Amino acid sequence: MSEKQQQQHNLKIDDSSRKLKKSEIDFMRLIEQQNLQRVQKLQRQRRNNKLTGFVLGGTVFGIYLYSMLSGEEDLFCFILRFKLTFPRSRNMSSATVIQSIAGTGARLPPLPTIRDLVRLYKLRAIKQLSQNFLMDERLTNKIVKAAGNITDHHVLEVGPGPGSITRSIIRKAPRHLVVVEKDRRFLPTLELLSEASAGFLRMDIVRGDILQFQTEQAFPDCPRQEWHDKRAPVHIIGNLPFAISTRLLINWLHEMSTRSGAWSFGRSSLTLTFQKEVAERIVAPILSERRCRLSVMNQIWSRPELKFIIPGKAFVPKPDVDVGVVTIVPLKTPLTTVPFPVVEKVVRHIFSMRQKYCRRGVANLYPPELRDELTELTFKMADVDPLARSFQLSTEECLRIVEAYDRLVKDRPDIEHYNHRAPKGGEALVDEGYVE
Ligand SMILES: *[C@@H]1O[C@H](CO)[C@@H](O)[C@H](O)[C@H]1NC(C)=O
Ligand SMILES: CC(=O)N[C@H]1CO[C@H](CO)[C@@H](O)[C@@H]1O
Repeated sequence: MSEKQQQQHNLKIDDSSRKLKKSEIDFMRLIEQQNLQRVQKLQRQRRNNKLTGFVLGGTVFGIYLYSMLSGEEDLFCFILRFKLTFPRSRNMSSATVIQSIAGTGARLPPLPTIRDLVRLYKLRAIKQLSQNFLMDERLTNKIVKAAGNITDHHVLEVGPGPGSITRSIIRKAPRHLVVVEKDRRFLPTLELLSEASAGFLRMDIVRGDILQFQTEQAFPDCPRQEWHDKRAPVHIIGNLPFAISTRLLINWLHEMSTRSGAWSFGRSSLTLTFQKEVAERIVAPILSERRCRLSVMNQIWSRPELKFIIPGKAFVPKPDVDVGVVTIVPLKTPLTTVPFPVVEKVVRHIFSMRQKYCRRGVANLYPPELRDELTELTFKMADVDPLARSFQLSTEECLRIVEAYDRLVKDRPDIEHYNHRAPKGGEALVDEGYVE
């Protein structure tokens, strides 16, 4: 691919490409070939549209000249009326054009068929591709709708795969869409989408790992907004691979707390898929069976909402579980100003032993020789019942424990850096918080 073409497609490919098997390359060629045919068909259609417009314009002009010269103005008025009621193909706003795309289904290239995908999957063990794709347009539209108004906004899509959610996003005509995809086999299909939507929006395809992606640099034209202002016009949307979804979410919450990354633009929102059980944990209120540290961590900085459940059978390949779609909008006023790593550490300890008094987990924050004394002090300062179980604590109560700890360890780095897991012996933490 020449540099020019690459620029044209806004394609950024890193060089760490692994070696592909011959069968994989053959399959990619096949898909690419099919895609190329689709693009050519699209271009032919566009040329034909232009030609029709040109011929029509010429005819009207000819008749106009004729009517002027011959004085038969009625004829021209008739033609003019006809011309005006004829659907206009130019000078429409991009939103209108996109609507017509949605209406006809003709302008966006079709999704690769499930058969294409199944063949794609057969190339590697299914296990290795931990992602499950959604091929039902009504459901992908529903996910995008859950994100709220994205028209003329900036959208980062994570793990687009063959681009089914991408299509639903494009139809809403965002201003700038960046997709981050790790698997190069999906690039041809995504390029095709970029080509088909080139006239209406900017679409960048980034091949790489979302864990290394710098969202802050993704949208150079996006204005930065005050945190307390209305929601920022920035959205992260993704059908995430289950294996990294919670880790990504925790990373994003961290960025949200420091107002960096996607949150350097203001209060950007997340619309993500999780295994149903994880989705329920994220939104779980106090006393809920699903209440865990993921609930508390989310609810300190954001207002998470479980929008709807998608049955596992709607995905390809079908996962063992159902899937929940969650939206996460940052709070105007987060519930604490204590730094994220401190909050994370204390909340993790509070929830480390679900069936035991929360005092037990908190005690492990302190070295054995100070443990009893400092634990008692912590609960006294926090005004929280040390005999409560973790799921019986409100988010505010958890934060009072965090804040008490934060005050106690100030100027005491020996305690602050204490890690009861590091030294020999000690009680093992049952880490049930973020389990995937
Ligand atoms: C969506 O956001 C855009 C850009 O901020 C705005 O122009 C448009 O009116 C909004 N649409 C709706 C339905 O709110
Ligand atoms: C509605 C609209 O977009 N109208 C535009 C049509 O094109 C002319 C010239 O290109 C513009 O001046 C109009 O604003």
